[in-house]
Amino acid sequence: MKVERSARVIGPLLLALLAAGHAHGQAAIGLPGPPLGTGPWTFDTAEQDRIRVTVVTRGLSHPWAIAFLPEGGMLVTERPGRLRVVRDGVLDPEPIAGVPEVRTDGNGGLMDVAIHPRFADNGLVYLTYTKPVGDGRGAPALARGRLEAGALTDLRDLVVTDAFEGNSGLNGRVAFGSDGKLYMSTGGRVGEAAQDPMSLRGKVLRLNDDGTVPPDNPFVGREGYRPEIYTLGHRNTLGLILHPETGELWQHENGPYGGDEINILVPGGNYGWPVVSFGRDYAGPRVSEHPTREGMESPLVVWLPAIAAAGMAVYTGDRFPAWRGNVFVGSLREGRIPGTGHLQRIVFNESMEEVRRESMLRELRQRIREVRQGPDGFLYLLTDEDDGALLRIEPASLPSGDREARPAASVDGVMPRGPTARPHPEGSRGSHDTEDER
Ligand SMILES: [Ca+2]
Repeated sequence: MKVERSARVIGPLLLALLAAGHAHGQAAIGLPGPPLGTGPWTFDTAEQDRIRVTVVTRGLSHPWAIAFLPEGGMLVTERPGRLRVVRDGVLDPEPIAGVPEVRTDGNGGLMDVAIHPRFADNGLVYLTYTKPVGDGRGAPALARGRLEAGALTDLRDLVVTDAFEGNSGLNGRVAFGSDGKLYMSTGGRVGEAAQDPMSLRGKVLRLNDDGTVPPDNPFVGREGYRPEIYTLGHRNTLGLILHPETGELWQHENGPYGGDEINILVPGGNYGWPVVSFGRDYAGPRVSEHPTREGMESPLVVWLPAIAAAGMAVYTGDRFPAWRGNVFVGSLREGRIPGTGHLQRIVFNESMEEVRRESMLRELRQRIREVRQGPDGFLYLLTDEDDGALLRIEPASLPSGDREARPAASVDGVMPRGPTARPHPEGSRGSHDTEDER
């Protein structure tokens, strides 16, 4: 009776609320997203002197990922299915030929790019993408080709995962570990697939560089498990990197409304989705009563609300001494509000416990899809927009004549920099050595 009565009261209330929502419309949600100006922009930051953000190049359609080339320049993927080259700050108008055909519905398309550790010798390039597999469905896949004279040759699929109806969880990242193995993430926002040991979805896979399964994978020989699986229980992984200082694999994944998380991957680890999460479902209820569970790995970092984390880098360069060891994560939007994308900087102590977070570049209102440290020690970002841009973060004190992409040596020749060459005003706080003093 009681239930019936509340249903009678709540029902009309819910309808009224829904009607109000419709009356205002989805357009009322979000900040106006002005197009990115020409820049450059300078910003104050909490621990590093003023920084300057410059547009390196633009006219990229929903760029997704960056891979720096040993001979200079970089590869940039565009989600609609193009692989581009940027050299000396100039976008080659001709895309690289020979990329796989992609399915672009939802968030699918061409996604990550990684080069082989011995790329200079073998020219091998790895791409994650959404493969059209018939019946209108798409499957996260990994392909490998050889980059020769502006084209990919010998292209073949190393992994094609399971396809589901709809557009959920089509993402995939790819990275090489310190063991020389290939790690590929697969979107897991598809029912219970992330916990299904016979499904390749919602996993991080560990492979040899030719796509075969290493015999020392954690589930090799175990009945009912796919031998490619390295870790399981992942929702949508949009960040997967080799931590340059610890040699660990760091991963981040998007929760629903809240519950984005950074994880350090251990072989055979179960990271919980969809059994446990700190987040809430889009409609409001918690995903799980308890956010952790015995036998499942707990995240290192959690976001509530979600920031739609995308891209990740650990800063190790000389350009921003106060940022060494900090982790940078892009945000597509925060709290499900469009126009709130930005960049986050996370500081850890020696025990790899989080101690500070700063959000940056909010003023630009761009969806930040990718963040990487360049060989020149600057940070490079991609904005996930129709007219997407490649941005570079550099110290604002960099002489203006040296703002264009140049070998680091020539910049250093003009103005010596680094922790010893350049005094840091206002109490030089920052990296791990001085945190205890604060
Ligand atoms: Ca988790």
